Amino acid sequence: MDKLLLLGDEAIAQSAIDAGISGIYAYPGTPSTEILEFVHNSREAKEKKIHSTWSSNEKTAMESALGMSYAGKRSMVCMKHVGLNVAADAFINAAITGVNGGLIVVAADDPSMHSSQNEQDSRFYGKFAMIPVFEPASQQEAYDMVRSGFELSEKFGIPVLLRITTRLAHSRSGIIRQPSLPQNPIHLPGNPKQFILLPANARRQYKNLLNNQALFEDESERSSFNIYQDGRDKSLGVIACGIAINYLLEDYNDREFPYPLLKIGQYPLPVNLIRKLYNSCDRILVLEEGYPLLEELLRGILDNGKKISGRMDGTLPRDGELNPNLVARAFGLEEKYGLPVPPVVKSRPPSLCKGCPHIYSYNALNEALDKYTKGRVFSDIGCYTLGALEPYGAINTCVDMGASITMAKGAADAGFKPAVAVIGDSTFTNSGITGLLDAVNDQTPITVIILDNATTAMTGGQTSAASGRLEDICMGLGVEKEHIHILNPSPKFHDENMHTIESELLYEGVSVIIPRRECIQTVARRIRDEKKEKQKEIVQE
Ligand SMILES: Cc1ncc(C[n+]2csc(CCOP(=O)(O)OP(=O)(O)O)c2C)c(N)n1
Ligand code: SF4
Repeated sequence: MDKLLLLGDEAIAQSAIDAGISGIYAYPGTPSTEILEFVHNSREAKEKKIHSTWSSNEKTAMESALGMSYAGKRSMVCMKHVGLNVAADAFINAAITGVNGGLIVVAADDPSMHSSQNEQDSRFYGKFAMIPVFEPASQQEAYDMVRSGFELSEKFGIPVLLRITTRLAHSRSGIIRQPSLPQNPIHLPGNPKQFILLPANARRQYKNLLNNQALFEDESERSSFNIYQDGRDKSLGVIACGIAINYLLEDYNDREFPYPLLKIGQYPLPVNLIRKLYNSCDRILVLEEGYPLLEELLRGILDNGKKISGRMDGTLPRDGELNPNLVARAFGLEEKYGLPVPPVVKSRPPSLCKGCPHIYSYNALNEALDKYTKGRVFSDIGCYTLGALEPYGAINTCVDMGASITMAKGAADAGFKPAVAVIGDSTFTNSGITGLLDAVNDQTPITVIILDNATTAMTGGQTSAASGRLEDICMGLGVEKEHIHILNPSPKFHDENMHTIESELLYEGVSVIIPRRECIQTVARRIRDEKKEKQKEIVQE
């Protein structure tokens, strides 16, 4: 059997290729980005003609994957946890339509917020949509769960959610591959009304989903990813969800684990296995990465049963990732992992790269706003969010993708003038376009600065859906041509740029300013790649 050393993200991608997907859709976001990138760069995927492109946002990605499934093919859609908020409408309704070809939705959660605005737990979305959820404990399980996920998806005609977290996505381990499956042929859904969610059809589909709940639970009870292991000491029973079991195994790698243990990797929760553990032990400890989903359910509102410990009673911290030391503390064991950080090591906060075009956009904006009171710049999510830090102190908000334009609009509607929105080119296509249309429709006096660095820089330089043609899109939305300006964000154009912004701040309608210069990191990468190509050609000659 073929063995590979892969990141968790790569294991998911390889498994999807091996399981016979025909397409993968995604919008980049840490820690999920490497899944589509792996498929995109895979020779095997190219030979199999597997479709892999970045979508404009997570909702368009989800819908494209659903469309491919409608056509009978297997598809996958990947996003970071907050991306599932963007895709939520399509995601929840896909549980009602069901699927034709197998469909897996991968949501990569980021507990501890290494690279995110929050640490929401996507398992709640799975429960909300009432679909099966897989949560791997290892890279091998991630690989195997994709195969099982497609089987389950096609058996019940239901989308399946695969929830991973940062450590699993970004750590590497050996994977044993399974034999490759062929792709599905194109075939239409057996029920022609399945995807038409008119109320009469939707009610029927929803009843199907409800009727399937017991079957999904039955699958979980019998799943090889949910394992009950007995123990001699019944004073405590332990439930470990997903990756959390690894911390436990590390803490007990030199001794026997004495307590009954239930490892959970497939949801809906295996109620009978949980009841068995609860009935055999004096108290229960729940280890789960993310929110206390299971712990809260076990306690119930009245919390008058056996003692349940975990994140809610302070045995483990309420927020952030788990680790072997936190878990050791929960068992009263010595904390022995990690070394003290020597004083010579200083923490280095992130900052804009030297020469980054965003720096010169902010220098011009700051000067243009100098004569006004502070707090006028509504920003968004990307490298440019680092403009919040000193020495720039250039922005005042960062909430969710697209919120710059709409929050500036709301503030301007309240009479706050001038109000400025700062948004990156990729964020603009993700969720900024509709907000700009609202502003145009209301002739709201806002100045929108779309920072076009020709890439999605913060997540590693993926293509950006509308880079280089933003002015056409803005004109198409109704922004007046004379209030759209392209700037060169470089020191030698500082005065010119500052005056353009200054005069548009006074305009009583929507203006759009597009500072356009490529991210210096992608420029450097391109030059490196071109050099390598040239060297290759010389060697071949
Ligand atoms: C809903 C959502 N999807 C994805 C992300 C991940 N993400 C953060 S910044 C970013 C890229 C922004 O690119 P762009 O707007 O072009 O700005 P740049 O980083 O290039 O300056 C992405 C995809 C996110 N935070 N939220
Ligand atoms: S990666 Fe590019 S956009 Fe991001 S800070 Fe560096 S130069 Fe600027």
